[in-house]
Amino acid sequence: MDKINTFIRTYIDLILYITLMLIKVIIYGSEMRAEYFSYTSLFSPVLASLLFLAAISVILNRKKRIGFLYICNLLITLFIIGDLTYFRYFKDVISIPILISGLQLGAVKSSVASLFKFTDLIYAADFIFILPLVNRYKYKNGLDVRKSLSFSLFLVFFVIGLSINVKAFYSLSKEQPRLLSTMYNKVYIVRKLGILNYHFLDFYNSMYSSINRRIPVSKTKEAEIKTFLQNNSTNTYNLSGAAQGKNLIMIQVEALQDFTINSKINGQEITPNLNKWATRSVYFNNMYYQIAAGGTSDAEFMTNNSLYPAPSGSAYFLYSSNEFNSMPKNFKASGYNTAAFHGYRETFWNRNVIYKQFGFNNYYNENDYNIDDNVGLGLSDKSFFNQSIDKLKSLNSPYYAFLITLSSHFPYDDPSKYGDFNVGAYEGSLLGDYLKAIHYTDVQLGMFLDKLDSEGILKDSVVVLYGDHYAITRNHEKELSQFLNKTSPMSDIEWAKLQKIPMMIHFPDESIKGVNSINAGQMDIYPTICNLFNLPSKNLMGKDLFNSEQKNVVFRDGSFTDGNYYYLSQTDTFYDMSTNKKVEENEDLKNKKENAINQLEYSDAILKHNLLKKFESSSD
Ligand code: GP9
Ligand code: MN
Repeated sequence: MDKINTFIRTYIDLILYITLMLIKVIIYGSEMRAEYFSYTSLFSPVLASLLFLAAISVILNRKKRIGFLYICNLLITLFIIGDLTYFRYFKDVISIPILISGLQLGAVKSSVASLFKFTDLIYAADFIFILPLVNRYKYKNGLDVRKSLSFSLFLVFFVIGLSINVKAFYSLSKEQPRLLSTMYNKVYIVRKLGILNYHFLDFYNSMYSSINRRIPVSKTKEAEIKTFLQNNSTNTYNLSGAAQGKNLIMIQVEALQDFTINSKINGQEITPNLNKWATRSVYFNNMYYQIAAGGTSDAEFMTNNSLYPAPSGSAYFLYSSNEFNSMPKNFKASGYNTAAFHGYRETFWNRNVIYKQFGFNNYYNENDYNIDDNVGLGLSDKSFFNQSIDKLKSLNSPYYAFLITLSSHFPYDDPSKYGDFNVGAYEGSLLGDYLKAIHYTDVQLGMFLDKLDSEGILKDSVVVLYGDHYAITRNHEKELSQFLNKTSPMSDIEWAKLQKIPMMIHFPDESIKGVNSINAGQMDIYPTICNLFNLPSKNLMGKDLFNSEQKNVVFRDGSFTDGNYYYLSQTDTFYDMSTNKKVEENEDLKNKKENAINQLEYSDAILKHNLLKKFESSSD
């Protein structure tokens, strides 16, 4: 009994560390919300990862060991709170590339602040009693340990930790091939291996990828990518050149989610102007957003390059020195003037750097606008559009003008500025604030489109308008279910089918219009524009929506839909979209899943190894 007593007093810090960390990490795992979450399956990999750190600690002397374990506890707690906050908005977990983007981004404070929950501080509650308790023994004599005992403890912890983890990593790599190397679905890794193993893996992959970027991609892989890109360009018949020589005005609308179009609340239309505009345009009512951690910048990146977002972080930061085959560059080569318009900080999302790589001649940012009216994050859409008209008129035709709105930005916390719009029972809720915000932006869009007409710009221009990404995060799913008269909580497949944005293409004479329900994504906008304007459409990964036969939409986390089936990589589950029922994977679905991962890998290789520069120079 005495021996046990001495052991406990000697290793009280270690015992506390393992017990408390296990509790924290397992509870955190359960907050990551998964149908298949199980404490038991997560217990062993979490314990294994904690034992690795414990093994390092026991080879230190007691004082250093106590300090080391205290710092481990602090770091793990910070990661848990940070990951939870990040997960609430992005449905993803933090990674090193995201931290790099976040540091450069100076994170959008209002968004992050509104996601933080004080209840998360419960994860740090143990710091209140740990120090006094451990300090009681820290300076006690006679508790030092024989070297032989420390070494045997090190061996026991290391061997147990290693064997459990090798088994856990191996079984995940068999269950989800390439997931550990590409990390295309980080949340799945956390749910299966725990947060610590995930961050160990993220650190390893980030180090490996910065080395790997220097190792040229294999000739066979390069040839495979080239063949895919060549086969991917569709023969175009429908509407080929229908917009040749016209201006292109493309408007990316902040957080415009498709459920608002033709919807009402208390008998009022939420977006009356867009509803009217949709009847005068080709309205794609089945377009998914495909953004990942790069948010708005991912939407811009896909629309202007038809390449997938970076697997982690934002391509706008990670690949800003790459050579691109971007839409502005393509238009410029056809004699167009090109300009980007966004009334916000010039350097936000690294736009000032990457827009040059894209080939924008002009980039009008907040320094070029009179900040005379603020709504939400910055310059109001009203003032932004009013001032942008004069800038448009100063451009030599033909031009490609890319405008990005701002006022309807999460968490829509400027309701007094959005004007009167009665949201009834949703007053004061996130959904209610969002409906007010998007209604405000709709009013400004209506005025802007009318001005384009009255100023004689509309008759010489094609206007493309689309949303950049979701507006309502899943932790507010209850409000949205109620609004849409769906049962709450919505199933994963119902929620996935809601993650759509409207896309409208307006032709000057309105001879081409109507609803098009093709299965589409933001990756398809650039190839579709190329066909309309007779631009070369080389090295694009998306499809031309007016001519393509294939229906696949692939998402950054490995999920995809072909219009009939939906594969949700978060839970490794296939659904029949007509019944929302789960279906077993068959050979055809397995091939489509493989194809989706291949596409993501090709796009990642193009970015990581700057392959477009090589492809462009070899084709010259
Ligand atoms: C600011 C705005 C923010 O430039 O684009 O974008 P988001 O936070 O939605 O990525
Ligand atoms: Mn956005």
